[in-house]
Amino acid sequence: MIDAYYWPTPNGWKISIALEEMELPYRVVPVNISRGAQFEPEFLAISPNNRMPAIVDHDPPGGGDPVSVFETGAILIYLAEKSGRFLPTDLRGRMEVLEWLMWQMGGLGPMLGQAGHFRFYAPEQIPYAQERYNNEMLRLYGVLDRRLEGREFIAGDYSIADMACWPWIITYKRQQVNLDDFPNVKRWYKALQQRPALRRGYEVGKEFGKPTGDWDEEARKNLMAQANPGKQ
Ligand SMILES: N[C@@H](CCC(=O)N[C@@H](CS)C(=O)NCC(=O)O)C(=O)O
Repeated sequence: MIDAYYWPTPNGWKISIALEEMELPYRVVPVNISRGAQFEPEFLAISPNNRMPAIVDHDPPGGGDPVSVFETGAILIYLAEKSGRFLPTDLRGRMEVLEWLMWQMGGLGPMLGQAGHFRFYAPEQIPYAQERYNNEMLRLYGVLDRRLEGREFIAGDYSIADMACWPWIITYKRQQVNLDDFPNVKRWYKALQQRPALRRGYEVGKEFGKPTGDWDEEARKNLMAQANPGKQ
């Protein structure tokens, strides 16, 4: 059994989608990031970066002590290797998937995160930051769009690279991105949306609430704590 330390956000959905797609048994341990659960010592022991998601696999391949993993890129690789699915084993196919997974981890996720932060959550309007991250977001949409030209999936067959990117594209409306400007992304996004396992993964924890939506005062305090340690 895998414990999934989770809250329904783009990074959380990557893992709930992967667990559903791979048909691995798991149970959800809610980490309410708008109430500061990511700073609890028990969670920090698993995820020292005070970010969710993280997993603990009580039945790791080869047996032995439970394995805990934080960072969604590492979690996706772990789950793909455990299940033997969605990550090719041949050198070239594997590297292609890992390239795009790393592109998501270092580019698409962080830049869209910052674009949203400066537009919707920052206590002051900073046009330079808003423009910089908005431009970077649109540039990355363009990169993905060119990659998907003539391709059904990001790298070979459906893989953990698609599972990493899709939950970030969900935010397009809120981020005011016109998907018609990125027709290949739009086709890929809508096609994946039809996958029953992906839909199940996206539904996990719907009842918990929406920390990526409007923040109340306490959520603001908890989610800004890392950025403004002096203001906690
Ligand atoms: N690079 C990390 C990012 C995880 C991340 O940023 N998670 C957010 C939710 S989407 C979080 O836990 N935020 C809590 C906070 O900012 O204190 C990963 O891929 O696992």
